[in-house]
Amino acid sequence: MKMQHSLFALAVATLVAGAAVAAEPEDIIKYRKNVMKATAGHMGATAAIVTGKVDYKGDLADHAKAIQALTKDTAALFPKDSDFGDTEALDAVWKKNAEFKKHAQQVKAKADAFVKVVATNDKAKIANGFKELNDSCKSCHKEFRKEQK
Ligand code: ASC
Repeated sequence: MKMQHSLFALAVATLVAGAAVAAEPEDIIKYRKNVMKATAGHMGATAAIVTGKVDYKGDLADHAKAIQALTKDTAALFPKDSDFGDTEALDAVWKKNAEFKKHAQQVKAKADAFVKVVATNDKAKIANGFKELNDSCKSCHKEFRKEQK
């Protein structure tokens, strides 16, 4: 508890001071994995709603907006020096960086489109929008991630 408090105080102090601390690559990798896992969680929850396995339609817009927020700048999660260690990112992320960025942009575009389509309440359109979003995640993973899950 005490430890948590002091870490929190440090974080606040750092934010207030506006100190620009260069992040460790390991911390960046951990951070982007958490962002990806969070995205996967919302994708999984969305899939369960869209396929009718659960009846939480009221949550759909929240999941869509969360995915939109989490995918707004995927390329920024892959700075140059974060290409080693405990990561499933392939070298292609950096070697074919322009192509990688294009994929990341496409995921963002599909996530933006999905938020809009959810608002229409049109079941078929929602299912199609979700498929397009999922396919864009998949195509980027296929080319740029080691393990395909
Ligand atoms: C997800 C998730 C991924 C992608 C991928 C697409 O929901 O966690 O990694 O979509 O499975 O096929």
